[in-house]
Amino acid sequence: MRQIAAARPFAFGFDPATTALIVIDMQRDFVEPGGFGASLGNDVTRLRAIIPAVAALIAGARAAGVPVIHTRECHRPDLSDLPPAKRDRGAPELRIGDAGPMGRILIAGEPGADIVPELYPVAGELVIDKPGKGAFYATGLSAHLVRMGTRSLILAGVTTEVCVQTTMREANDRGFDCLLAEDATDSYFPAFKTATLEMIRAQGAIVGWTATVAEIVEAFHA
Ligand code: C5J
Repeated sequence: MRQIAAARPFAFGFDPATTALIVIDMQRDFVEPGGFGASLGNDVTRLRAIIPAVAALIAGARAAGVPVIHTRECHRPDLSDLPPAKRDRGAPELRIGDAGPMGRILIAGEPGADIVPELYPVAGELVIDKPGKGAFYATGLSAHLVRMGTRSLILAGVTTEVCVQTTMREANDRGFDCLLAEDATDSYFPAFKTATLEMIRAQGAIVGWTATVAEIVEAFHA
């Protein structure tokens, strides 16, 4: 067992043998200019800035033998997994499926939907393509985690209050102990990130714990 004594709201215990790191949606469409996030009027600078921290967390997990799972929010080219309720709420001039500067927005196989080169999965790492905000909805993630014997999850990625928080809540309801890496996640809206971290760990870790990348990596090496 390892402990992150300084985790918030209290110490987080985990066994690296039954822990996985899930890196949510570090895709070009969210963190680079010209993608889906930018099409919604967002400044992507804050999201790009966490890439080194996410890279350090991934490197720490790989060194400790903790499996790294990557997710991508994306849809089939025929849009058969994209409900009109989701497509219609995008920016009218550049909606999911439309042609953008990095290919069709959030479509599997397009350059924009892929993971940024700095954080690219290595051979053998699981990549989950998900049509929803949560990584458990309409994917094989749950079955993979059960097969791997996973009990604890460390989460990172973007955006804190949308896909990361949704996934963390889905995982918490499925019985996983979840810890969010505070400086390896971000939002286009700083206040939303702050609120998400607070609501996750409120009421005795009602959704889970938070800790910094340095604290997590130190525990990996302990
Ligand atoms: C959003 C995500 N924000 N990955 N997706 O639409 O958080």
